[in-house]
Amino acid sequence: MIRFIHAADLHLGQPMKKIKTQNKKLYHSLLKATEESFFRLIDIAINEKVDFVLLAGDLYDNPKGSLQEQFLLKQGLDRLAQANIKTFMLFGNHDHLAMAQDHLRFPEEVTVFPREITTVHFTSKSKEEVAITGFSYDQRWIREDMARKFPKRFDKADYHLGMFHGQERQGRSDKDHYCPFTRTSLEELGYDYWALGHIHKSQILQARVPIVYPGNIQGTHFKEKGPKGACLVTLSKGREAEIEFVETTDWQFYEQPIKLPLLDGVDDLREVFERTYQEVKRTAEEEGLHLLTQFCFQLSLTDKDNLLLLKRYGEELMDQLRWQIDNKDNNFIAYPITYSIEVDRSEQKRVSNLYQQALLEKWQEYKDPAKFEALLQALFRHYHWQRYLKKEVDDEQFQEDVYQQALNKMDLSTTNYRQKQWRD
Ligand SMILES: [Mn+2]
Repeated sequence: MIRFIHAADLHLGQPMKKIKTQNKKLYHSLLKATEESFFRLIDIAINEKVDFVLLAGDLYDNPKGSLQEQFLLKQGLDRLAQANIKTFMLFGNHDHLAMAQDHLRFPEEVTVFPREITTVHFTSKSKEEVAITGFSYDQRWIREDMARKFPKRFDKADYHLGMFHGQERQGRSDKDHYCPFTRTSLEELGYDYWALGHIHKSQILQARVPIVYPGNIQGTHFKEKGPKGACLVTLSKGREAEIEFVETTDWQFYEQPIKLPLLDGVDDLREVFERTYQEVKRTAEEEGLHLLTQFCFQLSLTDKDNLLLLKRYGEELMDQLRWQIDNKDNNFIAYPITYSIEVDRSEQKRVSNLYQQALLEKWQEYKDPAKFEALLQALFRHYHWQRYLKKEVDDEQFQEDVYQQALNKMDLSTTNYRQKQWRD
């Protein structure tokens, strides 16, 4: 049996640029949050007495890592080495220059994968043979299919692990530049575990073998909400992998949903803000967390009065709440950062269906050749069109093409609409 910590995307040195705060104390706390999360990760590895730690890229937020960030990383790795824990790590797209730079010397227990795909072998504390294969980025973008270059599972090893910083192939040349891979190409190599990095959301890809993104260790905006941390993994021969998510940060981005009652003016709205803050504060106290909060007001389409009040006073009420906390409470356990307004989705959908239906009806209407012609009259008055198009307009195939293209355009608009919803 082997046990290890798999983390990625430490992004040491990352600023929280998108966080609105005038408060210096909060600002400095946020600067320290990533560092604290990293050291908690080290504590967990030591307390859990793991065999080794895997760090799958983007260790620094900067392309090469400032000396200060290098010191931070080294300090963590030194502590692991003192506890007799090996570290295997690589650099990703964010810190690709770290490969090319002078770097502080790491302890012997640390293996940094070079730019070439490399396999290291060692014997675990349980006297089992472990092989780990990986590589580092030496440039920001890598379009090559690196998975294809990985060696097949090393038969003599009890466990063979792959480390990979990258993203599943999207099938779009403008997106596929983070070592695009497919799940099948990883599965086919026959490894026992894939330690991935790059995607900041913690997830296990559906496959015959665990292909795991632990996510980043500290969120920096509201698209990175909720707990952040690493995976504590146990592999035993002939048994399914045990993967436990361990939280490493207590600064979390948090969304508090609010259903508004019918409000009777700005006083009522102010009370809602205050009440919501108190509610989040209770949650934060119970969980022992710092919640960087977004108030998410859920309205229905008919709720125009509340919407108007929010649009008019929301920003100022938020400022007022922050001012109060900065000056009186001076604690940041439920700090309100921003608010959002969400209109009921089922109603949105109803509107959209109606819209689509109307479009389709129009489309059907113009299938009538007389209407089609009438619509094109204005075009025919132009001599260019007469010259190039008149013959074709009478052609049935041409008409069908126009219909089809119109329909495609309509489909396109619905697709965009759906994508927008998902992004939310
Ligand atoms: Mn990253």
